[in-house]
Amino acid sequence: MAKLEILTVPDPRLRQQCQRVEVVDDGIRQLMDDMLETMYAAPGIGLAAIQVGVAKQIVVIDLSKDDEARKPLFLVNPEVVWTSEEARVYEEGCLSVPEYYDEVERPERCRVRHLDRDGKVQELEADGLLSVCVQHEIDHLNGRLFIDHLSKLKRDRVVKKFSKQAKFSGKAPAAL
Ligand code: GNR
Ligand code: NI
Repeated sequence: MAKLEILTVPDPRLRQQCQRVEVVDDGIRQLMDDMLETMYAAPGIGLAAIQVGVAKQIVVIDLSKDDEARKPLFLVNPEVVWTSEEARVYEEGCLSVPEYYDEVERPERCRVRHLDRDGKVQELEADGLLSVCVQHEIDHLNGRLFIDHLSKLKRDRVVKKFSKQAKFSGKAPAAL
């Protein structure tokens, strides 16, 4: 396994539409293992492939507590097939928007169809934190970040702060 580098805003790769995975092969499973290692080290509860620079529809999630056995979930080509009418607000964070947290409203429950680690079709019905996390990760696959759910004023403020940081650390592309 290998720990990968996590991209942060305003990296334009985080805005890409990710491609569907045709076949869940050993290469994809290796990537998912590397993503898990990266996520556990961060630490985080979910990670989308684009956060490590791979524009494929792949998500790993693990909501287990530190003192529990690990319970990784592997979602390939996840699609939301149903959401509840009721919404709820949850304070979200993102490894690609470090140390910024804010409240986002999303459907309270959702149902997601996806391929598992063996390429088998599965459906997952989620509520609570899992529902929040799954929706947050599927947003990543469509080039969306949780800050896109905030007011434009708040979003611009956050992006500006990270753009300045990137500029001074020499990480920013010349265009910024
Ligand atoms: O680790 C994470 N925690 C979190 C908390 C509330 C809502 C969503 C998340 S996902 C985040 C990891 C991440 O950035 N995944 O894309
Ligand atoms: Ni995120």
